[in-house]
Amino acid sequence: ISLVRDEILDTFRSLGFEIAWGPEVELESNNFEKLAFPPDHPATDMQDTFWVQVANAPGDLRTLLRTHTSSVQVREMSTHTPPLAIVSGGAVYRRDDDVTHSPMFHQVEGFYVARDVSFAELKGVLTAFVHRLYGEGTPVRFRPSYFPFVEPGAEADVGCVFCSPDDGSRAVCRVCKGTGWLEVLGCGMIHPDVLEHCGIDQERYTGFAFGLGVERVAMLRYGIPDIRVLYENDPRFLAQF
Ligand code: 2NL
Repeated sequence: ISLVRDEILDTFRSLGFEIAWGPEVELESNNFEKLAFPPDHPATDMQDTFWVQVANAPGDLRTLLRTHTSSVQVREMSTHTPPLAIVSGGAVYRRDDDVTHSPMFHQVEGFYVARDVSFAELKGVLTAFVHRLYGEGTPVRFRPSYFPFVEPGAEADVGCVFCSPDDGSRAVCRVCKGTGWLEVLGCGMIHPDVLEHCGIDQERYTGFAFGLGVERVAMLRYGIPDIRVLYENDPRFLAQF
């Protein structure tokens, strides 16, 4: 997980992004409110979020285990003036635990805010990132999708690296389920309300943001079929790296 996290962060550094870090125990405002989640959004529910009590914290400041690394972008936007190109990565926590979900997993997220940043730049930068990470010839496509803190939002897919349309392997491919495409990241133009909540003038600046799951990249990169082996620390697994 650390190897793949650093490889993703280094790839963004090679594209001009700076790396930032933030705390895993976070304020509710940095995790939800400034990102324009309504107070009653299902993600804020006891079922989805680990709320934590911090000793001697003021009673009106609620704290939680961050549910995404977007809270780091919120901190950076709230304390710096654009132009900003920042990426961050680390552990995030959700109350989810079954065969495909772990209560702790890892994300890398980043953003670029400046004058006149357009969706064309989002596509250009993220296509360059995918090509550096998965190989220059990898097909990439963007599909419309919904995330509460961006408008418009999209998901990027890469051509399936496990099968081919030529030899019959595509029809039976379990990884892409026969579609020929693998979802690799979420992205979009940062909602103007989010910029305002972080003290950035939405009339002057625009920007894009993106996020991806580190476990998913590791599983695709090393052909790991089960997410749980990443956390078990079995020496027979670790010795392969
Ligand atoms: C996903 C989707 C995404 C973002 C993350 C973001 C952060 C700020 C403002 C706006 Cl501060 N957006 N992050 C935007 C779109 C998608 O990630 O699937 N992540 C694993």
